[in-house]
Amino acid sequence: MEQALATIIKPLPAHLFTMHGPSAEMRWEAMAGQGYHTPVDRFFVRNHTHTPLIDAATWRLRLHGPGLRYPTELDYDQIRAMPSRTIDAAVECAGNGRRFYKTQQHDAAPGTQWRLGGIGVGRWRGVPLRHLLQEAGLRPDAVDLMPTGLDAPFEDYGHVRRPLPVDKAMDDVLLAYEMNGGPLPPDHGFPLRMVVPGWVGIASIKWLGDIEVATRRLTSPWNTVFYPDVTTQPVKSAFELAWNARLTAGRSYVLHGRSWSGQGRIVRVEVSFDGGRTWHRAEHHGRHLVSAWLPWHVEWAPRRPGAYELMARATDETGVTQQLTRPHQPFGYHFDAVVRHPINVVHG
Ligand SMILES: Nc1nc2c(c(=O)[nH]1)N[C@H]1C(S)=C(S)[C@@H](COP(=O)(O)O)O[C@H]1N2
Ligand SMILES: [Mo]
Repeated sequence: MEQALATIIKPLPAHLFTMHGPSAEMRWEAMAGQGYHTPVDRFFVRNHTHTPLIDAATWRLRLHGPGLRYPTELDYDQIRAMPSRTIDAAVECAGNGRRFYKTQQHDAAPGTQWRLGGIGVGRWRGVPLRHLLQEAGLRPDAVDLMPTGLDAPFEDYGHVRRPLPVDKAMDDVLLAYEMNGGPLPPDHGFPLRMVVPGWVGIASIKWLGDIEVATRRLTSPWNTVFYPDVTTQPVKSAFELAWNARLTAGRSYVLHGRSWSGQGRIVRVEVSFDGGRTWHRAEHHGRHLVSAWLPWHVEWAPRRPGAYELMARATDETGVTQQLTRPHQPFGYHFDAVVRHPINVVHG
């Protein structure tokens, strides 16, 4: 049913991606001039092993466990025939921004040294997990689900799987078979993936083959050894600029960026060009979606050549504002402090 290929199947040109071992990070300058969604050709990929090639004709999704009255097996056509929903949601790795623990706080954390490109916003179409669970006779005493991927086992830990509480599963989780209007690409979970809005990327299990529904709390290596105690993603901001981008003194620029939070809408974005001494409100209009991001822009005419650090800080509707530093986190997850983005202003 599945066949091992290269780690990632889609092309990974150097102008769109930075590679970290098997993980492909989006370059933020690749979002410049793009629309709301991250096109598939530049959407980051995080695989524990490699992208499996799954045949939709023989693929099945198994739903089983003591939390269901009617355990069931569904094929691809049956899932596509169910009532569907379309949502715009970010998938973001818990470790996105990990590098800045080291570079900004002298608090290096092991793991993939992402800058801020371990995120993408997709338009996902699929079946609400709530619908499948109701059809399968979800019992009132169900507590946790265990969605499992069909990719190769990771080291000695078995298949990638992570418990998901029933409350979240019944709220806004989607089982997606389309991404940005096309079939889900192999690297992003074909034929079916979970999309768990606002939560760490590991919750959004790709190449879904099996969901167990239990009447007790479940554990797996992916909520104990890796990613313990992380669910909702914090507030972050990024400029759609290359690292060490070059600007010219005396010219006027409109700098674009995006801010996001797993906790709710972004209500304010401010930008500093002088290391945080003064802050300027960024403009934003258009879509303002929970679980995705808010595009913004700000004008700047650098007068003097030299090295600068651009800073952006956002506030979400829960009142949380990005701070200048972030407390230690042993795994390097959830770096939500303001990132200092270096640029060079050259003579005109
Ligand atoms: N089956 C499976 N699901 C998985 C993974 C994986 O390796 N195997 N990686 C997870 C992690 S850590 C992240 S951040 C997201 C990445 O999704 P993407 O590759 O579509 O961007 O998928 C998650 N789902
Ligand atoms: Mo991740």
